[in-house]
Amino acid sequence: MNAGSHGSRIVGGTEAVKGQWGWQTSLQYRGKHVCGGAIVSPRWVITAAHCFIQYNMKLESDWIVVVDTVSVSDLSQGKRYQTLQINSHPRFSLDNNDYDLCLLHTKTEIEMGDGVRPVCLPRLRESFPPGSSCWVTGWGYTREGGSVSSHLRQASVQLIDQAVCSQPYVYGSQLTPRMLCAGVMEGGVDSCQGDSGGPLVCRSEAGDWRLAGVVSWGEGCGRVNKPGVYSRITPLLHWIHQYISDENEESLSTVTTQSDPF
Ligand code: 4AZ
Repeated sequence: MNAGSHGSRIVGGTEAVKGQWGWQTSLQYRGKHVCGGAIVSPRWVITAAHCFIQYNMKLESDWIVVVDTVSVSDLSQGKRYQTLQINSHPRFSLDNNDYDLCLLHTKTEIEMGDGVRPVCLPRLRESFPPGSSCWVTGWGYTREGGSVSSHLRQASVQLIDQAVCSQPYVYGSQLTPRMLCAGVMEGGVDSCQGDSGGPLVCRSEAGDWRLAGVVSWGEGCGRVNKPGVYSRITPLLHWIHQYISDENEESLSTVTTQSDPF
């Protein structure tokens, strides 16, 4: 499919099967899908800070987390959880979307099961090599200026080298070390509005899906030389682990004593 045709979705993707991306959540503000998110533990969902800060939608009681569904229009589907706390990264900047990450704490535990499971966080030194094929999922616009999709969609995107994405004809100095570009330089396959906060996952050598990024921004959707920009997870793992502990805690604390490059 080329960049000019709009027959397919997320932008240039396909419909996802229920349970395939078990960590995918729909974050709904006053009952309406606004952003995506990913379950990282029974009480934590990772998403983008701009979802809450951009339009000043910071009141916890206005937000619910919907899991276990591919449909955001069929209210009989999925399970809903109330939000206890919205923790946006303290260094998030509305000016350039740097540190566009948020951890949402649910009031009760998200019940794990068949189609509902957390995504793995990467290791501190995990590298996501340019050229890797990864997947982005969401209910966002199926084309620039379009409308949200009622069915969850998926697209395979390639990780783009930081140096390439920092070229003046791509994003130049707008790109920070907390950002990761993924898509296709030829255009046509991308995330879009409404996918924000949702997961970009890559399959590890061990075979599990690791969260490489969170949908953050981009110039339009599916444009040539304007790939999607994602919040990078690895530079922000220390911040994430302040809230979520895991089995890697020991190895993490040995690294915490070293200087933090960010
Ligand atoms: C947005 O407005 C948005 N093409 C999300 C992703 C992309 C562009 C815009 C990436 O939320």
